[in-house]
Amino acid sequence: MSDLDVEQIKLSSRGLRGSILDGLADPATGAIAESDTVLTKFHGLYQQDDRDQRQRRREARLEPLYQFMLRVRIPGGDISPEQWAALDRVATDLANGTLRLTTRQTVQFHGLAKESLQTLMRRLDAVLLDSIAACGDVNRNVMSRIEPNAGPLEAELLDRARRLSERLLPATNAWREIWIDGEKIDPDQPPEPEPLYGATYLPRKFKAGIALPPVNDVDILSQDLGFIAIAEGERLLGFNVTVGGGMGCSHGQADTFPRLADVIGFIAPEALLAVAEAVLTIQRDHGERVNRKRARFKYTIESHGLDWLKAEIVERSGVELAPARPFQFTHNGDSLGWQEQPDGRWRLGLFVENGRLLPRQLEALRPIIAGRVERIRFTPNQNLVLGGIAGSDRKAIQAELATAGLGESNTSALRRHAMACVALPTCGLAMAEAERYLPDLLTRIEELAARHDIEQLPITIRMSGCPNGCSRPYLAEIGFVGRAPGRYNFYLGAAFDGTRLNRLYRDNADETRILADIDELFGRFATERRPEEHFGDFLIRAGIIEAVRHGSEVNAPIPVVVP
Ligand code: SRM
Ligand code: SF4
Repeated sequence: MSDLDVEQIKLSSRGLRGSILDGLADPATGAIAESDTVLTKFHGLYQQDDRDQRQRRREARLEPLYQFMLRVRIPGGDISPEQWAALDRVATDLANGTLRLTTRQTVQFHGLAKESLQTLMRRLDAVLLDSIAACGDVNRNVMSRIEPNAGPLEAELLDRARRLSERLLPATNAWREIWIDGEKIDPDQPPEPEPLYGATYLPRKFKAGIALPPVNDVDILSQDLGFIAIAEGERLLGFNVTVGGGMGCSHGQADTFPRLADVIGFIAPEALLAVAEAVLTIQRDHGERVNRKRARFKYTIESHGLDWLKAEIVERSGVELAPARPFQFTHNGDSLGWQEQPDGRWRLGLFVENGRLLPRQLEALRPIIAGRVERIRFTPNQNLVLGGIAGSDRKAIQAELATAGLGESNTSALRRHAMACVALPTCGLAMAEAERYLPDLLTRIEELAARHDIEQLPITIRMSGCPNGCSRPYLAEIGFVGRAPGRYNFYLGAAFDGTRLNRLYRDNADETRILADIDELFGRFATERRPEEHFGDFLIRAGIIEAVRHGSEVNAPIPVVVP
């Protein structure tokens, strides 16, 4: 399917309806029409097939084992115990038994059959959840900082994230019609207007988030549009606006690259929605529509320049951009473990390896969340926060979780700061393993860290199965990006706080090569590091890798390493 076909499918979809309902009713195949697979993304739904089964099915002359992945829309990753119970039931009854926490504070279900999709959506709807715009060429799930000692400011930011998500939703009622009511609208009637998006929606996906320094858990500089909250105590003064972040690129295509967002100015709190609408419509009107590989907002900025963009924002929103206010980040990971809340109750930041909650872990969480937890938050690093826990419940909860292998008591600092994307067997774009492989590779890296006596030093390690960068690997101090089975591009030198991209250090490396390099680098880090110095900063100071000034340098030919 060409990139222009995608534009045509959106245009003629009658508000993202296409022939999805007909495809759901067709018992002859587990799939839906190819053109509808473009549209279902806007409903949070991906058609996939089990890649582990491909060869066997081909030999047996069967169609691929089609199945679906559904991503829920959960702004700021905040849900109630009742909503958790509904997600748990869907994972257990309709999906493959697991719940997959994502890098954008929401969850995915894998292994869904076509026949179960309407039931699933109705269960979401019954607890006031939906999957509208969780994928597709629209604004995706809006991220918002998880604050361990949550107070009114954090609640205000969460509320703003929710309002931003609502404001940037498409206007079409297609999701409700197809999945909840199962009703066909008259094909001769024109679809409802889309005042914000227009008939072809955005040229490409669009992502937004809100950060609250000093924590950069949302990796704000990776978002197309970001708002860095500037506060005095619990009082919100406004936001620094960031534009043009993004991770995706393609191997061997130098005109595609990860990009760090630019900070373009400061706005008052009440200007957030107007600025967001302005930015979104600028991308709608000026984004690339012929080549989807160059269609993200970051390339619109590269083509037109920041001065042009700022002038457009001011003109469309009527909001003046004041000079950006100073801010500082300390880290882009999550705060795990027990934290006391301002109200005297407790919250637990729970490490979930690569975000995958297994059946026995869901089972262990069930009685805890049903009776002893007030709110649940999904974090930007695929972890879980359980909030509003009475102090008297802490000990029992800890023990119950430990029996299901949940909790970070035996987990190294390296592992707690690591994440991998889904990759095989469900992701159709994966070139190498990620989620299924990183835990083993980490065991070997932990051994090396122990040998050099640095195992309790936090170092961010992220792996993606392809250069799309779903685990934000170009913002990790150590990044791995799949090239082919067992082979990875190996990146080094990002900042621990998510404010500097890393750079390609070793091309197409296998495990032996990677471990030999890490052994040597850990050895030098252990002996030469300055107090409090992070690994990425050390590599740059020691001249092992050159700091990246612009995203186009991330994949530049590897410079000669100065000893
Ligand atoms: Fe992603 C495509 C999984 C966060 C960049 N991503 C995909 C698909 C849907 C594959 C596909 O198109 O067929 C993957 C589904 C795998 C599966 O089987 O579940 C997929 N992306 C994920 C998740 C689940 C990874 C995870 O392990 O958590 C994350 C879901 C986030 C969410 O809840 O909304 C996820 N993806 C990201 C991020 C990180 C972020 O947004 O903070 C990025 C990099 C940031 C960015 O967008 O630049 C990311 N995903 C991509 C891209 C590259 C986009 C580009 O600019 O080129 C693709 C491919 C595409 O869009 O064509 C992609
Ligand atoms: Fe799939 Fe690539 Fe994203 Fe990993 S980074 S989930 S392999 S698209």
